Parts: sequence; structure tokens; C-alpha cells
Amino acid sequence: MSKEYKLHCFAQSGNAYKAALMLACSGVDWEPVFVDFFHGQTRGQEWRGDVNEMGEVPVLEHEGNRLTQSGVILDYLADRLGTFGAQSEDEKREILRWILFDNHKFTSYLATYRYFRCFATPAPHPEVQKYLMGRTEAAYSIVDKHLAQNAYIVGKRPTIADLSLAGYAFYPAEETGFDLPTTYPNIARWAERIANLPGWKDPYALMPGERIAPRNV
Ligand SMILES: N[C@@H](CCC(=O)N[C@@H](CS)C(=O)NCC(=O)O)C(=O)O
Repeated sequence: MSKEYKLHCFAQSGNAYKAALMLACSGVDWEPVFVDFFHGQTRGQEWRGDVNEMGEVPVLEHEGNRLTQSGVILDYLADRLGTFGAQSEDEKREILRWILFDNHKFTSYLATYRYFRCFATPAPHPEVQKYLMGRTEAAYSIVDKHLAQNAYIVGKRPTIADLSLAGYAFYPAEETGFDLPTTYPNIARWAERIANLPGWKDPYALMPGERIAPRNV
């Protein structure tokens, strides 16, 4: 039987993982719909015309709504499910502030670096990778410092800000290019707290798709 929540996703997508993790840790019985990203599904006219004009994954379908952008999906789910949401207007703004930082810097530089390192053909220019890793390190250092003083990103409990920043926290070091515990110990301890949430699973267990061995390491 078709499930109430459908998430278009694939295993390598950390942005989709943010929404998948929210559904899993909220105890929702949801359905993953595989997107064949590596064979160009999101670049085709069908995807861009009918599903998401931005050409991206994830896409959430629920009660006739079709939502894109992981931050919007997380916000929608927090409202609908009453989980991982804000408890005040100030907290709501603070969560939005961190989700914007995540989308612009914390996720996006690492996701691009990892894409080139693991999946791109031809292999990227080393200077491009050096630049992206430098920007990743800058964003990761900011979050590591924040988490030295705070158990969670906003407030004293996990919120959708944590689930957003956790998008790429559980992919293996051979994919991301660094070992979290040795390089960013506060982020590693925080990731462990997230991994202890009921319902947590790693991205390859939660979303469909064949594993691909890193191509350009
Ligand atoms: N800000 C977006 C980023 C989504 C995104 O970049 N998704 C990747 C897969 S992880 C994608 O579909 N990329 C296609 C492209 O950039 O053309 C979000 O948080 O949903």
C-alpha cells in the first residue's frame, strides 16, 4: 500500500538524508522513491518540467503537496509531525539562521568536494579540490567551535537544525576525505548524539541505491 509520505532520494544524497533522517527519527512509516541521479534523471526534462524545476533531490510528496529544498521539507515536517521543531519565535529564527549557514557553506562545500572526489568523471583539477576543502574546513571549524559549548546546534535538544547539519556527517572518511573524530572532535561527539536518536540509521541503510567506490581518490 502506498505510504502517506514519499521521499524522492538516493543513497549518496546527503541533502535527501536530512529529510530521510527526520522521517525515520520521527517514527514515520515513509516510502523512499529511488532517483537515478547518476544516470541523469534530475537533468532530464521530465524531472525539471514535472517534478522539480530546480533540478534537485530531495523532493517530498505528502497529501498532494510537493516540496523541495531540504530546509523547507524539514520545516514542513516539524510543523506536521510536531517533532524537532522550535519552541519559540526566537528559536525558530535561530534554527533558520543555522539551516541557511548549512545550505550555503557547511553542506555545500563538502558536498561538492565529495562529489568531485567520489563520483565525477573526468577527475577534478587538484586546485579546485584544494579550494573546496579550504572552504569546507572554514565552515567545519565554525561549527566545531559552536559545538564545544553546546550539545546541540540550537537550544538544549535536537532540532531540525541538527538534522540539516547532519546531512553529510555519516558518510565514510574515504568519501569525505577526513576523519571526523580526529579533525573535528566536537562535531564527532555531536554526530554520536544524533546517531543515538531512536530510529537513526546511516544514509546507505535509509535510502535506496547501489554503493559506488570513490573514483578519484
Ligand atoms: N539546497 C538544496 C540542495 C539540494 C542538492 O544540491 N541536491 C543534490 C543532490 S545531494 C542535487 O540534486 N544536485 C543536482 C544539481 O546540483 O544539479 C537542498 O538542501 O535541498
